[in-house]
Amino acid sequence: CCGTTPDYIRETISKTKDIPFSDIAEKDFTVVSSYTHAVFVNDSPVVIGERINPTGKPRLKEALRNKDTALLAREAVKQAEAGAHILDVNTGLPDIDEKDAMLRAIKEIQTVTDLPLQIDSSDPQVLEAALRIYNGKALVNSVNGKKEVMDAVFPIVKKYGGTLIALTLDENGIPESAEKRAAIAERIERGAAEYRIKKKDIIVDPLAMTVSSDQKSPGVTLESVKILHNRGFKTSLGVSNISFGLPRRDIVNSAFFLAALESGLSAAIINPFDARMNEALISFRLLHGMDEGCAKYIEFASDHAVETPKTTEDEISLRSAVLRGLKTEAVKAAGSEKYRSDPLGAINSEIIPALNEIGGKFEAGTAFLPQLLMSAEAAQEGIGVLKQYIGSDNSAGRGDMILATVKGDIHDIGKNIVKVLLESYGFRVFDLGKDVDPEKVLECVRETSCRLVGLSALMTTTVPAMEETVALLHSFDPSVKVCVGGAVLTEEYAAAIGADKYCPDAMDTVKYAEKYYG
Ligand code: THG
Repeated sequence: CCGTTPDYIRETISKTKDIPFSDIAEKDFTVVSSYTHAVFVNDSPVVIGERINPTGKPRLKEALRNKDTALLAREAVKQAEAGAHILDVNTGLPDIDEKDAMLRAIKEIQTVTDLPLQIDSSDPQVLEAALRIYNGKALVNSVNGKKEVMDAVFPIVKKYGGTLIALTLDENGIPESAEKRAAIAERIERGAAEYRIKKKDIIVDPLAMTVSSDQKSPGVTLESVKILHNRGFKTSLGVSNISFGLPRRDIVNSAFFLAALESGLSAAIINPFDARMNEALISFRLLHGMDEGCAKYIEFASDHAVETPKTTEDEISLRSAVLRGLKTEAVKAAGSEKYRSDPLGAINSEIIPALNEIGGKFEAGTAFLPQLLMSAEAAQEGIGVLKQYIGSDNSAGRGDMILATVKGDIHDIGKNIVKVLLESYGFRVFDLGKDVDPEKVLECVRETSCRLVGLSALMTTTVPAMEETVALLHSFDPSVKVCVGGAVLTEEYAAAIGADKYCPDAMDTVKYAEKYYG
Protein backbone atom coordinates (compact mmCIF):
# COMPACT_ATOMS: atom_id res chain seq x y z
CA CYS A 1 0.00 0.00 0.00
CA CYS A 2 1.03 3.63 -0.57
CA GLY A 3 4.37 2.90 -2.25
CA THR A 4 5.81 0.46 0.28
CA THR A 5 7.65 -1.54 -2.37
CA PRO A 6 10.69 -3.80 -1.75
CA ASP A 7 12.86 -0.89 -2.98
CA TYR A 8 11.32 1.41 -0.45
CA ILE A 9 11.89 -1.07 2.36
CA ARG A 10 15.49 -1.66 1.25
CA GLU A 11 16.12 2.08 1.27
CA THR A 12 14.50 2.46 4.69
CA ILE A 13 16.71 -0.28 6.14
CA SER A 14 19.88 1.24 4.71
CA LYS A 15 19.01 4.62 6.21
CA THR A 16 18.06 3.32 9.66
CA LYS A 17 20.18 0.26 10.34
CA ASP A 18 22.82 2.16 12.30
CA ILE A 19 20.40 3.86 14.65
CA PRO A 20 20.75 2.16 18.03
CA PHE A 21 17.68 0.51 19.58
CA SER A 22 16.22 2.25 22.59
CA ASP A 23 14.74 0.17 25.34
CA ILE A 24 11.03 0.21 25.96
CA ALA A 25 10.51 2.32 29.06
CA GLU A 26 7.73 1.93 31.58
CA LYS A 27 5.47 4.98 31.32
CA ASP A 28 3.59 5.98 34.40
CA PHE A 29 0.55 7.68 32.97
CA THR A 30 -3.11 6.86 32.72
CA VAL A 31 -4.31 7.11 29.17
CA VAL A 32 -7.15 6.05 26.91
CA SER A 33 -7.23 6.42 23.17
CA SER A 34 -9.36 6.40 20.05
CA TYR A 35 -8.20 5.63 16.54
CA THR A 36 -6.76 9.13 16.25
CA HIS A 37 -5.61 10.39 19.60
CA ALA A 38 -5.01 9.83 23.28
CA VAL A 39 -6.69 11.39 26.31
CA PHE A 40 -4.55 11.57 29.43
CA VAL A 41 -6.09 11.30 32.85
CA ASN A 42 -3.90 13.53 34.99
CA ASP A 43 -4.39 16.73 36.97
CA SER A 44 -6.86 18.35 34.59
CA PRO A 45 -10.32 16.80 35.07
CA VAL A 46 -11.59 14.62 32.23
CA VAL A 47 -15.21 14.89 31.08
CA ILE A 48 -16.97 11.66 30.14
CA GLY A 49 -20.27 12.30 28.33
CA GLU A 50 -23.13 10.34 29.93
CA ARG A 51 -25.79 10.80 27.24
CA ILE A 52 -25.47 7.51 25.38
CA ASN A 53 -27.39 5.66 28.04
CA PRO A 54 -31.05 4.66 27.80
CA THR A 55 -31.80 5.39 31.49
CA GLY A 56 -34.60 7.95 31.59
CA LYS A 57 -34.56 8.50 27.82
CA PRO A 58 -37.63 7.00 26.09
CA ARG A 59 -36.47 8.01 22.61
CA LEU A 60 -33.09 6.37 23.02
CA LYS A 61 -34.78 3.22 24.34
CA GLU A 62 -37.02 3.14 21.30
CA ALA A 63 -34.04 3.69 18.98
CA LEU A 64 -32.07 0.85 20.59
CA ARG A 65 -35.03 -1.50 20.26
CA ASN A 66 -35.43 -0.58 16.58
CA LYS A 67 -31.68 -0.91 15.88
CA ASP A 68 -31.77 2.70 14.78
CA THR A 69 -28.35 4.24 15.33
CA ALA A 70 -29.06 7.76 14.05
CA LEU A 71 -29.90 9.10 17.50
CA LEU A 72 -26.74 7.58 18.97
CA ALA A 73 -24.64 9.20 16.26
CA ARG A 74 -26.26 12.52 16.95
CA GLU A 75 -25.76 12.32 20.72
CA ALA A 76 -22.13 11.40 20.12
CA VAL A 77 -21.45 14.32 17.82
CA LYS A 78 -23.25 16.81 20.03
CA GLN A 79 -21.40 15.73 23.15
CA ALA A 80 -18.09 15.98 21.33
CA GLU A 81 -18.98 19.49 20.23
CA ALA A 82 -20.01 20.37 23.77
CA GLY A 83 -16.48 19.52 24.92
CA ALA A 84 -16.64 15.93 26.21
CA HIS A 85 -13.26 14.18 26.16
CA ILE A 86 -14.57 10.62 26.30
CA LEU A 87 -18.05 9.17 25.62
CA ASP A 88 -19.71 6.60 27.84
CA VAL A 89 -21.65 4.02 25.81
CA ASN A 90 -24.34 2.06 27.62
CA THR A 91 -26.88 -0.04 25.73
CA GLY A 92 -28.31 -2.01 28.63
CA LEU A 93 -32.05 -2.57 28.37
CA PRO A 94 -33.86 -5.59 29.81
CA ASP A 95 -35.66 -6.49 26.59
CA ILE A 96 -32.90 -6.18 24.00
CA ASP A 97 -29.74 -8.02 22.97
CA GLU A 98 -27.26 -5.79 24.77
CA LYS A 99 -24.21 -7.17 23.00
CA ASP A 100 -25.67 -6.67 19.55
CA ALA A 101 -26.76 -3.14 20.46
CA MET A 102 -23.33 -2.33 21.93
CA LEU A 103 -21.49 -3.46 18.81
CA ARG A 104 -23.84 -1.53 16.57
CA ALA A 105 -23.42 1.56 18.75
CA ILE A 106 -19.63 1.42 18.83
CA LYS A 107 -19.35 0.97 15.07
CA GLU A 108 -21.66 3.88 14.40
CA ILE A 109 -20.12 6.18 17.01
CA GLN A 110 -16.59 5.49 15.77
CA THR A 111 -17.57 6.74 12.32
CA VAL A 112 -18.96 10.08 13.50
CA THR A 113 -16.54 11.03 16.25
CA ASP A 114 -12.91 10.39 17.10
CA LEU A 115 -13.34 10.58 20.88
CA PRO A 116 -12.23 7.59 22.97
CA LEU A 117 -15.12 5.52 24.33
CA GLN A 118 -16.00 4.16 27.75
CA ILE A 119 -17.72 0.81 27.39
CA ASP A 120 -20.39 0.69 30.07
CA SER A 121 -21.76 -2.76 30.81
CA SER A 122 -21.97 -5.11 33.75
CA ASP A 123 -21.84 -8.11 31.41
CA PRO A 124 -18.26 -9.32 30.77
CA GLN A 125 -19.36 -10.87 27.46
CA VAL A 126 -20.53 -7.49 26.24
CA LEU A 127 -17.25 -5.92 27.38
CA GLU A 128 -15.24 -8.55 25.54
CA ALA A 129 -17.17 -8.26 22.27
CA ALA A 130 -16.92 -4.48 22.45
CA LEU A 131 -13.18 -4.40 23.13
CA ARG A 132 -12.63 -6.72 20.22
CA ILE A 133 -14.01 -4.21 17.72
CA TYR A 134 -12.99 -1.01 19.48
CA ASN A 135 -10.20 0.92 17.77
CA GLY A 136 -7.93 2.07 20.56
CA LYS A 137 -7.44 1.67 24.30
CA ALA A 138 -10.91 1.91 25.81
CA LEU A 139 -12.17 2.73 29.27
CA VAL A 140 -13.70 -0.50 30.52
CA ASN A 141 -16.67 0.28 32.76
CA SER A 142 -16.50 -1.75 34.93
CA VAL A 143 -15.02 -4.29 37.31
CA ASN A 144 -15.73 -4.44 41.05
CA GLY A 145 -14.49 -6.28 44.13
CA LYS A 146 -16.59 -9.42 43.57
CA LYS A 147 -14.32 -12.36 42.91
CA GLU A 148 -16.49 -13.70 40.12
CA VAL A 149 -16.46 -10.35 38.33
CA MET A 150 -12.71 -9.88 38.72
CA ASP A 151 -12.11 -13.39 37.38
CA ALA A 152 -14.21 -12.58 34.31
CA VAL A 153 -13.01 -9.06 33.56
CA PHE A 154 -9.26 -9.07 34.24
CA PRO A 155 -8.43 -11.65 31.54
CA ILE A 156 -10.37 -9.60 28.98
CA VAL A 157 -8.48 -6.42 29.82
CA LYS A 158 -5.21 -8.30 29.82
CA LYS A 159 -5.97 -9.61 26.35
CA TYR A 160 -7.34 -6.49 24.65
CA GLY A 161 -5.81 -3.70 26.70
CA GLY A 162 -7.86 -0.95 28.27
CA THR A 163 -8.12 1.19 31.34
CA LEU A 164 -10.38 -0.26 34.01
CA ILE A 165 -13.03 1.50 36.00
CA ALA A 166 -13.16 -0.24 39.39
CA LEU A 167 -16.32 0.16 41.47
CA THR A 168 -15.83 -0.06 45.21
CA LEU A 169 -18.41 -2.74 45.93
CA ASP A 170 -18.12 -6.46 46.58
CA GLU A 171 -20.10 -9.52 47.73
CA ASN A 172 -21.24 -7.52 50.78
CA GLY A 173 -22.51 -4.56 48.77
CA ILE A 174 -21.29 -0.97 48.98
CA PRO A 175 -19.48 -0.21 52.27
CA GLU A 176 -20.79 2.66 54.33
CA SER A 177 -17.37 3.98 55.22
CA ALA A 178 -14.81 5.61 52.98
CA GLU A 179 -11.99 3.52 54.49
CA LYS A 180 -13.73 0.30 53.53
CA ARG A 181 -14.36 1.54 49.99
CA ALA A 182 -10.65 2.35 49.67
CA ALA A 183 -9.85 -1.13 51.01
CA ILE A 184 -11.89 -2.69 48.17
CA ALA A 185 -9.99 -0.54 45.68
CA GLU A 186 -6.73 -1.89 47.05
CA ARG A 187 -8.00 -5.44 46.82
CA ILE A 188 -8.96 -4.88 43.18
CA GLU A 189 -5.50 -3.43 42.60
CA ARG A 190 -3.89 -6.59 44.00
CA GLY A 191 -6.16 -8.84 41.97
CA ALA A 192 -5.38 -6.92 38.80
CA ALA A 193 -1.64 -7.13 39.47
CA GLU A 194 -1.87 -10.89 39.07
CA TYR A 195 -2.83 -10.20 35.46
CA ARG A 196 -0.08 -7.61 35.16
CA ILE A 197 -2.71 -4.86 35.01
CA LYS A 198 -1.07 -1.88 36.68
CA LYS A 199 -2.42 0.63 39.16
CA LYS A 200 -2.11 3.38 36.57
CA ASP A 201 -4.57 1.44 34.40
CA ILE A 202 -7.22 1.40 37.11
CA ILE A 203 -9.53 4.32 37.80
CA VAL A 204 -11.47 3.85 41.01
CA ASP A 205 -15.13 4.85 41.17
CA PRO A 206 -16.22 5.06 44.82
CA LEU A 207 -19.89 5.31 43.78
CA ALA A 208 -22.09 8.37 43.91
CA MET A 209 -25.62 7.46 45.00
CA THR A 210 -28.67 9.61 45.19
CA VAL A 211 -28.84 11.97 48.11
CA SER A 212 -32.62 11.65 48.04
CA SER A 213 -32.51 8.27 49.79
CA ASP A 214 -29.53 8.89 52.10
CA GLN A 215 -28.26 12.34 52.94
CA LYS A 216 -25.03 11.02 54.46
CA SER A 217 -23.88 9.12 51.39
CA PRO A 218 -22.52 12.03 49.32
CA GLY A 219 -20.17 12.87 52.20
CA VAL A 220 -18.86 9.29 52.25
CA THR A 221 -18.32 9.35 48.50
CA LEU A 222 -16.38 12.65 48.68
CA GLU A 223 -14.30 11.35 51.57
CA SER A 224 -13.53 8.24 49.52
CA VAL A 225 -12.34 10.36 46.60
CA LYS A 226 -9.95 12.18 48.95
CA ILE A 227 -8.51 9.02 50.46
CA LEU A 228 -8.09 7.35 47.07
CA HIS A 229 -6.49 10.48 45.64
CA ASN A 230 -4.03 10.59 48.52
CA ARG A 231 -3.14 6.94 47.92
CA GLY A 232 -2.26 7.65 44.34
CA PHE A 233 -5.40 6.31 42.65
CA LYS A 234 -7.08 8.03 39.76
CA THR A 235 -10.81 8.39 40.46
CA SER A 236 -14.07 8.70 38.58
CA LEU A 237 -17.74 9.23 39.50
CA GLY A 238 -21.15 9.07 37.83
CA VAL A 239 -21.82 12.55 39.12
CA SER A 240 -25.46 12.87 38.00
CA ASN A 241 -26.46 9.85 40.09
CA ILE A 242 -26.36 12.16 43.10
CA SER A 243 -29.67 13.83 42.21
CA PHE A 244 -31.90 10.98 41.00
CA GLY A 245 -35.43 11.65 42.20
CA LEU A 246 -34.97 15.35 42.90
CA PRO A 247 -36.26 18.45 41.08
CA ARG A 248 -33.80 20.83 39.38
CA ARG A 249 -31.09 18.22 39.33
CA ASP A 250 -28.61 20.60 37.70
CA ILE A 251 -28.33 22.61 40.93
CA VAL A 252 -27.33 19.62 43.07
CA ASN A 253 -25.24 18.03 40.34
CA SER A 254 -23.03 21.06 39.84
CA ALA A 255 -22.51 21.59 43.59
CA PHE A 256 -21.52 17.95 44.05
CA PHE A 257 -19.35 18.09 40.95
CA LEU A 258 -17.36 21.03 42.34
CA ALA A 259 -16.97 19.35 45.71
CA ALA A 260 -15.73 16.16 44.02
CA LEU A 261 -13.27 18.11 41.90
CA GLU A 262 -11.96 19.80 45.04
CA SER A 263 -11.53 16.34 46.57
CA GLY A 264 -9.26 15.34 43.71
CA LEU A 265 -11.63 13.68 41.23
CA SER A 266 -9.83 12.78 37.98
CA ALA A 267 -12.74 11.97 35.66
CA ALA A 268 -16.47 12.68 35.78
CA ILE A 269 -19.36 11.10 33.92
CA ILE A 270 -21.64 14.10 33.36
CA ASN A 271 -24.09 15.65 30.93
CA PRO A 272 -21.79 17.85 28.83
CA PHE A 273 -24.72 20.02 27.66
CA ASP A 274 -25.51 21.15 31.17
CA ALA A 275 -24.72 24.82 31.61
CA ARG A 276 -24.13 24.64 35.36
CA MET A 277 -21.72 21.70 35.00
CA ASN A 278 -19.73 23.54 32.38
CA GLU A 279 -19.64 26.67 34.51
CA ALA A 280 -18.41 24.66 37.48
CA LEU A 281 -15.67 22.99 35.48
CA ILE A 282 -14.40 26.09 33.73
CA SER A 283 -14.29 27.96 37.03
CA PHE A 284 -12.52 25.08 38.76
CA ARG A 285 -9.84 25.04 36.08
CA LEU A 286 -9.45 28.78 36.30
CA LEU A 287 -9.10 28.76 40.08
CA HIS A 288 -6.58 25.90 40.09
CA GLY A 289 -4.01 27.29 37.72
CA MET A 290 -5.14 25.23 34.72
CA ASP A 291 -6.19 28.18 32.59
CA GLU A 292 -3.24 30.29 31.58
CA GLY A 293 -4.04 33.98 31.34
CA CYS A 294 -7.68 33.08 32.09
CA ALA A 295 -8.01 32.57 28.33
CA LYS A 296 -10.48 29.66 28.39
CA TYR A 297 -12.63 31.32 30.99
CA ILE A 298 -12.79 34.59 29.06
CA GLU A 299 -13.67 32.77 25.86
CA PHE A 300 -16.40 30.82 27.67
CA ALA A 301 -17.77 33.93 29.35
CA SER A 302 -18.01 35.87 26.11
CA ASP A 303 -19.63 32.92 24.34
CA HIS A 304 -22.21 32.73 27.07
CA ALA A 305 -22.72 36.41 27.69
CA VAL A 306 -26.42 36.28 26.86
CA GLU A 307 -27.37 32.72 26.07
CA THR A 308 -26.59 29.63 28.09
CA PRO A 309 -26.27 26.34 26.25
CA LYS A 310 -29.59 24.57 25.98
CA THR A 311 -30.10 21.14 27.43
CA THR A 312 -32.93 20.44 24.99
CA GLU A 313 -32.47 18.86 21.60
CA ASP A 314 -32.59 21.75 19.19
CA GLU A 315 -33.12 21.46 15.47
CA ILE A 316 -30.07 20.71 13.37
CA SER A 317 -29.50 22.75 10.23
CA LEU A 318 -28.88 21.08 6.88
CA ARG A 319 -25.39 22.50 6.85
CA SER A 320 -24.48 21.17 10.25
CA ALA A 321 -26.07 17.78 9.55
CA VAL A 322 -23.86 17.39 6.48
CA LEU A 323 -20.82 18.72 8.29
CA ARG A 324 -21.29 16.25 11.12
CA GLY A 325 -22.13 13.38 8.77
CA LEU A 326 -25.62 12.77 10.18
CA LYS A 327 -27.68 11.17 7.40
CA THR A 328 -31.06 11.02 9.09
CA GLU A 329 -30.75 14.63 10.22
CA ALA A 330 -29.75 15.72 6.71
CA VAL A 331 -32.84 14.10 5.23
CA LYS A 332 -35.03 15.68 7.88
CA ALA A 333 -33.54 19.14 7.43
CA ALA A 334 -33.64 18.92 3.62
CA GLY A 335 -37.33 18.08 3.74
CA SER A 336 -38.21 21.07 5.89
CA GLU A 337 -40.59 23.76 4.69
CA LYS A 338 -38.00 26.47 4.20
CA TYR A 339 -36.11 24.66 1.43
CA ARG A 340 -39.09 23.66 -0.67
CA SER A 341 -39.25 26.97 -2.47
CA ASP A 342 -35.49 27.19 -2.93
CA PRO A 343 -33.88 23.76 -3.14
CA LEU A 344 -30.98 25.07 -5.23
CA GLY A 345 -30.29 27.70 -2.64
CA ALA A 346 -30.17 24.94 -0.04
CA ILE A 347 -27.56 23.06 -2.05
CA ASN A 348 -25.50 26.19 -2.67
CA SER A 349 -25.66 27.74 0.74
CA GLU A 350 -25.93 24.72 3.02
CA ILE A 351 -24.65 21.50 1.47
CA ILE A 352 -21.76 22.77 -0.62
CA PRO A 353 -20.29 24.99 2.12
CA ALA A 354 -20.52 22.05 4.54
CA LEU A 355 -18.68 19.78 2.11
CA ASN A 356 -16.07 22.48 1.56
CA GLU A 357 -15.60 22.86 5.28
CA ILE A 358 -15.16 19.15 5.98
CA GLY A 359 -12.92 18.90 2.91
CA GLY A 360 -10.77 21.70 4.31
CA LYS A 361 -10.54 19.97 7.66
CA PHE A 362 -9.59 16.74 5.94
CA GLU A 363 -6.80 18.49 4.09
CA ALA A 364 -5.64 20.16 7.28
CA GLY A 365 -5.55 16.79 9.03
CA THR A 366 -8.19 17.71 11.59
CA ALA A 367 -10.87 15.44 10.08
CA PHE A 368 -10.41 11.89 8.85
CA LEU A 369 -11.60 9.80 5.94
CA PRO A 370 -14.56 8.16 7.72
CA GLN A 371 -15.85 11.60 8.64
CA LEU A 372 -15.40 12.83 5.07
CA LEU A 373 -17.31 9.87 3.73
CA MET A 374 -20.09 10.22 6.31
CA SER A 375 -20.49 13.86 5.29
CA ALA A 376 -20.56 12.89 1.64
CA GLU A 377 -23.28 10.35 2.31
CA ALA A 378 -25.31 12.82 4.34
CA ALA A 379 -24.97 15.33 1.48
CA GLN A 380 -26.08 12.77 -1.04
CA GLU A 381 -29.17 11.87 0.99
CA GLY A 382 -30.00 15.54 1.49
CA ILE A 383 -29.67 16.22 -2.22
CA GLY A 384 -31.89 13.23 -2.92
CA VAL A 385 -34.65 14.92 -0.96
CA LEU A 386 -34.09 18.38 -2.44
CA LYS A 387 -34.17 17.02 -5.98
CA GLN A 388 -37.88 16.36 -5.68
CA TYR A 389 -38.52 20.06 -5.26
CA ILE A 390 -36.31 21.21 -8.10
CA GLY A 391 -38.91 20.39 -10.75
CA SER A 392 -38.12 19.01 -14.16
CA ASP A 393 -39.87 21.64 -16.33
CA ASN A 394 -36.63 23.54 -16.88
CA SER A 395 -34.85 20.68 -18.64
CA ALA A 396 -35.65 22.66 -21.76
CA GLY A 397 -32.43 21.69 -23.44
CA ARG A 398 -29.78 24.29 -22.91
CA GLY A 399 -27.31 21.66 -23.99
CA ASP A 400 -25.85 18.29 -23.05
CA MET A 401 -22.96 17.24 -20.89
CA ILE A 402 -21.36 13.87 -20.19
CA LEU A 403 -20.27 13.23 -16.59
CA ALA A 404 -18.15 10.44 -15.16
CA THR A 405 -16.13 9.61 -12.08
CA VAL A 406 -12.96 8.12 -13.51
CA LYS A 407 -11.74 4.55 -13.44
CA GLY A 408 -10.66 3.29 -10.04
CA ASP A 409 -12.59 5.95 -8.18
CA ILE A 410 -15.83 5.10 -6.43
CA HIS A 411 -16.36 8.45 -4.73
CA ASP A 412 -19.05 10.09 -6.82
CA ILE A 413 -20.49 12.67 -4.47
CA GLY A 414 -18.87 15.58 -6.34
CA LYS A 415 -20.04 14.33 -9.70
CA ASN A 416 -23.56 13.83 -8.35
CA ILE A 417 -23.75 17.38 -7.06
CA VAL A 418 -22.57 18.70 -10.41
CA LYS A 419 -25.27 16.64 -12.07
CA VAL A 420 -28.05 18.01 -9.88
CA LEU A 421 -26.91 21.56 -10.49
CA LEU A 422 -26.53 21.12 -14.25
CA GLU A 423 -29.99 19.59 -14.54
CA SER A 424 -31.55 22.28 -12.50
CA TYR A 425 -29.96 24.89 -14.75
CA GLY A 426 -31.58 23.22 -17.74
CA PHE A 427 -28.81 21.00 -19.07
CA ARG A 428 -29.28 17.37 -20.01
CA VAL A 429 -26.73 15.09 -18.35
CA PHE A 430 -25.44 11.74 -19.57
CA ASP A 431 -24.33 10.29 -16.27
CA LEU A 432 -21.93 7.40 -16.78
CA GLY A 433 -21.58 6.76 -13.06
CA LYS A 434 -18.41 5.94 -11.13
CA ASP A 435 -15.32 3.81 -11.83
CA VAL A 436 -15.78 4.47 -15.55
CA ASP A 437 -13.34 3.14 -18.17
CA PRO A 438 -11.82 5.75 -20.52
CA GLU A 439 -13.23 3.74 -23.44
CA LYS A 440 -16.70 4.03 -22.02
CA VAL A 441 -16.50 7.81 -21.97
CA LEU A 442 -15.22 7.77 -25.55
CA GLU A 443 -18.08 5.50 -26.57
CA CYS A 444 -20.58 7.99 -25.20
CA VAL A 445 -18.90 10.87 -27.05
CA ARG A 446 -19.00 8.78 -30.25
CA GLU A 447 -22.62 7.81 -29.91
CA THR A 448 -23.99 11.21 -29.00
CA SER A 449 -23.27 14.56 -30.54
CA CYS A 450 -22.17 15.81 -27.13
CA ARG A 451 -18.66 17.24 -27.07
CA LEU A 452 -18.65 18.52 -23.50
CA VAL A 453 -17.35 16.17 -20.80
CA GLY A 454 -16.85 16.55 -17.04
CA LEU A 455 -14.59 14.15 -15.15
CA SER A 456 -14.15 13.83 -11.42
CA ALA A 457 -11.57 12.11 -9.23
CA LEU A 458 -11.37 12.26 -5.46
CA MET A 459 -8.12 10.41 -4.90
CA THR A 460 -4.57 11.09 -6.07
CA THR A 461 -4.32 7.45 -7.13
CA THR A 462 -7.04 7.88 -9.76
CA VAL A 463 -5.72 11.05 -11.37
CA PRO A 464 -3.68 9.03 -13.92
CA ALA A 465 -6.96 7.49 -15.12
CA MET A 466 -8.23 11.01 -15.59
CA GLU A 467 -5.20 11.92 -17.67
CA GLU A 468 -5.70 8.82 -19.78
CA THR A 469 -9.36 9.65 -20.39
CA VAL A 470 -8.57 13.24 -21.39
CA ALA A 471 -5.92 12.05 -23.84
CA LEU A 472 -8.21 9.43 -25.37
CA LEU A 473 -11.01 11.94 -25.94
CA HIS A 474 -8.69 14.55 -27.42
CA SER A 475 -7.10 12.05 -29.77
CA PHE A 476 -10.55 11.06 -31.00
CA ASP A 477 -11.64 14.65 -31.53
CA PRO A 478 -9.50 17.63 -30.44
CA SER A 479 -12.61 19.79 -30.22
CA VAL A 480 -13.99 17.78 -27.28
CA LYS A 481 -13.90 19.99 -24.19
CA VAL A 482 -13.07 18.24 -20.94
CA CYS A 483 -13.41 19.92 -17.61
CA VAL A 484 -12.12 18.23 -14.47
CA GLY A 485 -12.69 18.55 -10.75
CA GLY A 486 -12.32 16.74 -7.45
CA ALA A 487 -10.70 17.11 -4.08
CA VAL A 488 -7.08 16.49 -5.02
CA LEU A 489 -7.02 18.48 -8.26
CA THR A 490 -5.52 21.90 -8.74
CA GLU A 491 -5.48 24.34 -11.61
CA GLU A 492 -1.85 23.44 -12.40
CA TYR A 493 -2.52 19.74 -12.27
CA ALA A 494 -5.54 20.04 -14.54
CA ALA A 495 -3.38 21.90 -17.06
CA ALA A 496 -0.61 19.32 -16.78
CA ILE A 497 -2.93 16.43 -17.67
CA GLY A 498 -4.27 18.33 -20.69
CA ALA A 499 -7.74 19.17 -19.40
CA ASP A 500 -9.48 22.14 -21.03
CA LYS A 501 -10.74 23.54 -17.77
CA TYR A 502 -10.35 23.10 -14.03
CA CYS A 503 -13.62 23.49 -12.11
CA PRO A 504 -13.04 24.01 -8.39
CA ASP A 505 -16.72 23.55 -7.55
CA ALA A 506 -20.10 22.53 -8.93
CA MET A 507 -21.26 26.03 -9.78
CA ASP A 508 -18.11 26.57 -11.79
CA THR A 509 -19.03 23.60 -13.95
CA VAL A 510 -22.46 25.07 -14.64
CA LYS A 511 -20.82 28.36 -15.65
CA TYR A 512 -18.46 26.50 -17.94
CA ALA A 513 -21.37 24.70 -19.61
CA GLU A 514 -23.23 27.99 -19.99
CA LYS A 515 -20.20 29.54 -21.64
CA TYR A 516 -19.70 26.54 -23.91
CA TYR A 517 -23.26 26.68 -25.18
CA GLY A 518 -23.08 30.46 -25.35
N1 THG B 1 -20.28 4.89 37.69
C1 THG B 1 -19.83 4.33 36.56
N2 THG B 1 -20.59 4.24 35.45
C2 THG B 1 -21.86 4.71 35.46
C3 THG B 1 -22.37 5.30 36.62
C4 THG B 1 -21.54 5.38 37.76
N3 THG B 1 -22.63 4.62 34.35
C5 THG B 1 -24.00 4.98 34.37
C6 THG B 1 -24.26 6.11 35.35
N4 THG B 1 -23.65 5.80 36.61
C7 THG B 1 -23.70 7.41 34.81
N5 THG B 1 -24.47 7.88 33.72
C8 THG B 1 -25.68 8.52 33.88
C9 THG B 1 -26.46 8.72 32.74
C10 THG B 1 -27.67 9.38 32.84
C11 THG B 1 -28.11 9.86 34.06
C12 THG B 1 -27.34 9.68 35.18
C13 THG B 1 -26.10 9.00 35.09
C14 THG B 1 -29.40 10.56 34.17
N6 THG B 1 -30.29 10.50 33.16
C15 THG B 1 -31.56 11.17 33.20
C16 THG B 1 -32.59 10.33 33.98
O1 THG B 1 -32.39 9.14 34.11
O2 THG B 1 -33.58 10.92 34.38
C17 THG B 1 -32.11 11.42 31.83
C18 THG B 1 -31.30 12.42 31.14
C19 THG B 1 -32.00 13.25 30.11
O3 THG B 1 -32.91 12.83 29.40
O4 THG B 1 -31.54 14.39 30.01
O5 THG B 1 -29.68 11.19 35.16
O6 THG B 1 -21.92 5.89 38.81
N7 THG B 1 -18.58 3.87 36.53
